[in-house]
Amino acid sequence: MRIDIITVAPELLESPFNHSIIQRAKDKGLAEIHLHNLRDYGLGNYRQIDDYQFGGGAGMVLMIEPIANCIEDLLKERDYDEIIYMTPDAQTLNQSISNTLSLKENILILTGHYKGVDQRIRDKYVTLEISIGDYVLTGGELAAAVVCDSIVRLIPGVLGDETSALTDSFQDNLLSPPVYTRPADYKGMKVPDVLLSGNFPKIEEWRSEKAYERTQKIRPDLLDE
Ligand code: 6GU
Repeated sequence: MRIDIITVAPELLESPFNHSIIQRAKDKGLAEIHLHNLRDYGLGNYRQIDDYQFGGGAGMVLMIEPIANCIEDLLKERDYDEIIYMTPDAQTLNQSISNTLSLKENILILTGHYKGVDQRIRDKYVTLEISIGDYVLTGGELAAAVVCDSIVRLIPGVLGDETSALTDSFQDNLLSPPVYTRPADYKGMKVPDVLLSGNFPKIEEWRSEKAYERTQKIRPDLLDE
């Protein structure tokens, strides 16, 4: 998979992508991530990328020309399966979206800043708009890092333990059950006996039960879906 990201703050994305799961995917040749600085497409001597909004109001809007020129340059090199715009006024990311995106070959992500981008960019180029939750971030960069992490880890071969991505919370609309490791007794706090029993059908049953209980308590909305 190849992911191109257009951003006004590439330095915000360098560090997350040079660590963790994404670095592993890059090392294994399973994912490539390329950052493109929108400022390189800025207009005039000052490399202007934003301007006041028509109709008045606080906050700057990213201009159409720098973004369109950048996207057109990228489109000369390849087609994209999806052109994603990161914005709080969009549908919220969920596991199902990540699963679908993890199967794509080429993804372009545009991250907004300030008041967002000129609507005409969204109308002409964007095929998918994603928010990562009901709160406002300064820019879409951290949100883009979240999207990339959630999809790259699903690419076969990226995770060491092939089964672990499939048993995640949300993969089956349930939260994960509690987990424990050594010691079995920490100052009187004991690990549930069933996990030490070696009875694997029984352990699976216990885990399902706990997953259901936890979901019921913390995220009952998931059970309605
Ligand atoms: Cl994608 N961008 C910004 N700026 N804020 C957000 C977001 C995105 N998702 C949630 N909050």
